[in-house]
Amino acid sequence: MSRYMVTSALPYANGPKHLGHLAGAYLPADIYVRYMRMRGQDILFCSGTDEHGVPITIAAEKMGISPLEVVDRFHSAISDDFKGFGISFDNFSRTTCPEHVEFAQSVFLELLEKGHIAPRDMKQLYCSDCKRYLPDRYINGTCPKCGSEDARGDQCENCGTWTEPFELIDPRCGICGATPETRDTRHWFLLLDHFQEWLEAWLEVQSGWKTNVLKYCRSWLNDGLRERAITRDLSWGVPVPLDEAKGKVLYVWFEAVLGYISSTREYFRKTGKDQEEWKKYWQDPDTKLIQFIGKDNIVFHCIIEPSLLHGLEKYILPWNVPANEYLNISGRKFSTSRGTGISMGEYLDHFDPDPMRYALAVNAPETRDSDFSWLEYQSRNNELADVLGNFINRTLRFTASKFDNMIPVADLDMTLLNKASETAKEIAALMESFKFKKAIGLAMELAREGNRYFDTAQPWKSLKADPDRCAVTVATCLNLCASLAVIFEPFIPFSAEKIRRMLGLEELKWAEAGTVLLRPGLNLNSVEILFKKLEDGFEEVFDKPEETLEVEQKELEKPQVDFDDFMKIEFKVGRILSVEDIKKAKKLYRIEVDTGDRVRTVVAGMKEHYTKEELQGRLVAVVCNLKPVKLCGVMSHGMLMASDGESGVFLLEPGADAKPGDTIR
Ligand code: B3M
Ligand code: ZN
Repeated sequence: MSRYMVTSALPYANGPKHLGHLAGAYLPADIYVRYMRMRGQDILFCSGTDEHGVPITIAAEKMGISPLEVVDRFHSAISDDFKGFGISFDNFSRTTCPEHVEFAQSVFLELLEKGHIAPRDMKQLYCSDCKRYLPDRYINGTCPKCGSEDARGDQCENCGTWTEPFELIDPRCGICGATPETRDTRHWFLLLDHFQEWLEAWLEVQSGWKTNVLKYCRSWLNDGLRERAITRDLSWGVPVPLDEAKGKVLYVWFEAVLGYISSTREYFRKTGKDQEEWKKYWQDPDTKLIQFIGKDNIVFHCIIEPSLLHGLEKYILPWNVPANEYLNISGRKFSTSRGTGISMGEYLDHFDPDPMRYALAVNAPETRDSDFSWLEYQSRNNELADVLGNFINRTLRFTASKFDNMIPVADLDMTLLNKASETAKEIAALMESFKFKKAIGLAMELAREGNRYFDTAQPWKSLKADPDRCAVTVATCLNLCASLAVIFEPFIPFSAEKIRRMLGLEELKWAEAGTVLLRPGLNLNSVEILFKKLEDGFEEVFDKPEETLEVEQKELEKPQVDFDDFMKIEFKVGRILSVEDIKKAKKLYRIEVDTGDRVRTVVAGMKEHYTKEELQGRLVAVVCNLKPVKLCGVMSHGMLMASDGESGVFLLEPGADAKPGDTIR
């Protein structure tokens, strides 16, 4: 028996997490951990929310609340979502907890003492109006190369030059526009170059790692590791534990990767176990450390974190970092802020966790980006119902109606059960090399095999003609149901539990797949429905018109358009005939507009700006040839033009004598 320490990337507590996150670093880790627990391995699964850094302060500014309120709110929302999906962490901590702050500070001091961290004096621009040091991209000025006045401290977008903040002519604060002053400041740097040779040698021997992960690391090493600042002039974060560093905090990535260890320490404190036992999981060379992440986190887990751990001398290093690629939704990047993709919470408001766990495992972005769509989800959900659900259901119903819901006393057909134990072995090998996608395919194949067996044996016929034969079929199928409960457990734990409940079984071990698990003569429990089939259009419950509108407006502003393209747009004068509310939509009205040629239905986000009476009868400017879209269940055939700014939202108004149908140019 080995010991395992498993971690999933600490999600930023800056907003709800979406299905792309789930597929990347949490679901695969959970599948692995559940499987290992069933193997009886000593395994600990820890994570928590990442509660520092710019992502948190940006969210706080946007929401108009303090960073602490942001992280409190989203820590609990994110933990609830993970619970809802059955992600079975042993501990889910937070990086604002005192235990972590203290630990991160002690690591900083230890590395400083060991000479891997050193202070560097530098110049930085400071805005005395905003009372803050300005990060490079918060500085505007004139590009020294092309003269563009919109260059930033990191880059000039006009000519593409990489700029340095001090090269900009006439620099300005990107927040308030004031002229910043140059101040001497001091920051602490992690001397990553100390670890270059050692890292090269260490990575060289990691044969079981994914090629994409290794490739990525090598390209970093080929560029040569340089020292990196690990302190920042910010007020939100873990304070640098030095008197001379007042007002400075540790760079979020430096401390976040230590959060895994803090979470493990917290686990042992909270559960009242031996307070030193966390060391077994982080310092004993017999422990295998496995870190599940998304590909954008590779450098931090394969270069920075190993350097820190190696620098501290007594820690183990990652045994594997099975980084996933991205899950896209209908060809676009998952992003809740841009209105593409569904958050975990929104999904759980409407559907059960298991069909999504199944769909995401089948489409896991293990070696390349993968695409998710509702159509795909629907077909995976229905596959669960038609194959696994159907086999369990028909077996149990038949037992209930023909055998008094009792497990028949009969010999078993061992070929089928042997097939189950073989499948379990194959799946085990795949699980241990992080190939969950293939593994779940084999599991479903076994359920298909069950259906074929049932179809071929035709127990509904043998019941009369050969009752003994019929009993063999049923007893064999029931035992296969039990094996399927074992094999599917890591992937769809809620349904596996239901199957066990129906069969009257307690928790099972992996090795029990393919064995005789049911005692003849025992009664079964009543049959429960496992999966519901989904009809077309089921995804309409996720219509998110408000965000969609926002996205469209923002995207319209940007690129230049040819005159010809502009002329393709059909603008017309219209008159509003009627205004109605739309069920469940907070911001939208359903508006009927007469545009001369026809009366069209337009869904418009005007509810917060105009009453129905104010709109009734009004002349408006309408974009008529926008592609129709469905918003909150209503098809919209156009858009009302309005100004939108700090002063509010105002509909554009054609002159009083204009008529519906007049062209606007
Ligand atoms: N919070 C970034 C992310 O969510 C980050 C991971 C930290 S892992 C130590 O991608
Ligand atoms: Zn300023």
